[in-house]
Parts: sequence; structure tokens; C-alpha cells
Amino acid sequence: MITVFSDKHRLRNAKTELYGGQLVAPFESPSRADIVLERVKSEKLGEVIEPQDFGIDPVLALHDAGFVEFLQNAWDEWSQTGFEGEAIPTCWPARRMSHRIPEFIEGKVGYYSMSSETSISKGTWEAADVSKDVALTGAELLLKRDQKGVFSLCRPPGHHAALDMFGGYCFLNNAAISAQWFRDNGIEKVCILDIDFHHGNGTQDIFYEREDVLYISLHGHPRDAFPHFSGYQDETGHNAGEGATFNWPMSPGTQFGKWCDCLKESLEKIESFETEIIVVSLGVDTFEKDPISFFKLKSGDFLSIGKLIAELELPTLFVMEGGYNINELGVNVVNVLQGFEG
Ligand code: Q9C
Ligand code: ZN
Repeated sequence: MITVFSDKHRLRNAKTELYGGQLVAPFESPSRADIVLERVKSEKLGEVIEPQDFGIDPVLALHDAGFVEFLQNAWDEWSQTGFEGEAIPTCWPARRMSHRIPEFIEGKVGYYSMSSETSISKGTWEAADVSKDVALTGAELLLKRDQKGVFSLCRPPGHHAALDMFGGYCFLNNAAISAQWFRDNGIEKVCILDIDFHHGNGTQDIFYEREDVLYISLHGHPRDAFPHFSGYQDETGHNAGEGATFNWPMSPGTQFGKWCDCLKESLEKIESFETEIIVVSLGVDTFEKDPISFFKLKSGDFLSIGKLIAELELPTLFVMEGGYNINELGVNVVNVLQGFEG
């Protein structure tokens, strides 16, 4: 399987994450992508190639233009005010407040965010911009070079990024941008299968009213897990999109048996949707030793996941999302891909 990767992911190297009331070193760190790439190489998964530049149009096909402009300028505006730390949102348009967009950067950071663990640092935009190219290069390879599966080793991740919000370590929604690119390149129906531990609120948000992109997510129940306000089972889509969103929230301590039953039901839904292509939002933070999650999947389970997804016999784009146990991250990710290849 081909892996798409760029060193430029390192440009996303924040120093701070607000966690448990302290500023800690971010869980979403450059070493994550390096460790996965190392495993791709040591297992001889296949060729590793650089992304092409797709420009900004495929981003603007989905994300709000004001939001994109905000991301492009946020670090400069923040640092030019004289703030000495990284840009951390502290004030939001909460219940019954005005949703007009402020002019001062402190207000804009709040307006365009969903959570405050994700600091904007110098280089964040540049890395996010290349991360979407990594996803799109994979998408193009899948379509035009007739591959069964391609691995886009994206970093930063994307599935929490909504139409006009960043957060949850995400800025641009790589999986959603790829799905839209497939739609704009002759594919009638796309499915996004999100197996990251967290609910992909951003992906759900973007496609909530659309019938052409099926979104299915298995994740920690929002009553216990981030993003806390999205991912309930009764969120099933709206208007034309009614029935094209499926959520499988699961409780703390969930093991592979139960998780796998939900995956199998999801695969049946994908089959009846008659999609031509799948995008897998591939997070391995479902791992038993993940530092911020609460499922109990073991390394070997990731092989089974890949194998089950392969049974659909559909062209599959794997887009890297979360997974924070640095030691076993490479093994777990590559297990999914090797399980897929059989
Ligand atoms: N107590 C992704 O996996 N904070 N994002 C969690 C846990 C945010 C995860 C705090 C987690 C974001 C792409
Ligand atoms: Zn996650």
C-alpha cells in the first residue's frame, strides 16, 4: 500500500495544551507521525510519496471562507498584539449571546473554535494546509492509479474541524475534504467510516444535511467523552441528509467484542448505501493503553479491523486521525493497513 507523507507536519509543534487545568505538552505531537512512518518503513508496507499541492479551492469547497482566512492569519494577529503565549480561546458565543464576528483576535479565536485544548502556534496553518494535501494526494492516487487502498498519513488530524470551527487538535477536515473531492471527481456516493475513539463532530456537521455522503462513527459516549456535545445515537442527519448519519456511542471500558459488533453493523449499512468509495477516519486511540481514551482494544484487534473493512471490496482511503500512545501507535496503525491488505 502506498503511504502519502510530508515532513512539513512538523510545522505543527505547539508547546501547550490546556489539560486538567494545566498547560501540558500536547498529546498531538510531531513524534506521532514519525513513529507511524517508521513502522510503515520497517514493515515494508510500500512506497512512501510526497503530497502534491492542491491549493485552497478544495478547502473552500467545504469550509467557511472567513474561517479559512482566520486560520491563515491567526498566529500573526495573535503574536502582533504582544501576547507571549500561544493562541488559546477563552471566550465563546455561548447560549443567548451574539454570534457576530468580533474584530479583535481574542474574540475571533473564540468565535472560530469549539474547545480550548488546541493552541494555535506559529506554523500551524502551514502544517494543516499540507495535511489536507496529504489527504487529497491519497484520494487522487486511489481514483486515478486504481489502488485498492491508500494511506494518507495526515498530521494534524481533521475530524473535529467543522465548517467554521477548529478544536480537538484539528484545523481542516482532511477526511471531509477528500470525500468532497471524490464527489467533485465523478463519484456519486461516498462513505466516511470514522473509527477514531472520538466522535467526528466536524465531519458530521459538514455532511449533516446531505444524502450523498454517509457518515458512520464508533466512539466514546458523549456523556463521558470529548467532544461532549455531539455523537448521540439519535443524531441521524437532517432534511435531505436524514438517515445518512449513524452514531455508535459506547461506554467506558468497551472491549473489542462489543466494538466489533458495531463495526459489523456499520459495514452492513455501508453495503446497503451502495457507495463507490470509503474514506476511513483512522484513529487508534481506541487502544487499551491510550492516555486520553477509555476503550480496551488490543494491538491484534487492529489487524481484524483492517480485514473486516477489506471485505467490503471497495477502494479505501485511510486518513490518519488520532492515537496517542506513542509506543504502540505505529504497530496499531500499520496493523489496520496490513489487515486490510490480507
Ligand atoms: N480528557 C483526536 O483524536 N481532549 N482528537 C481530550 C481528555 C481533546 C482528540 C481530553 C481530545 C481531542 C483527533
Ligand atoms: Zn480521537
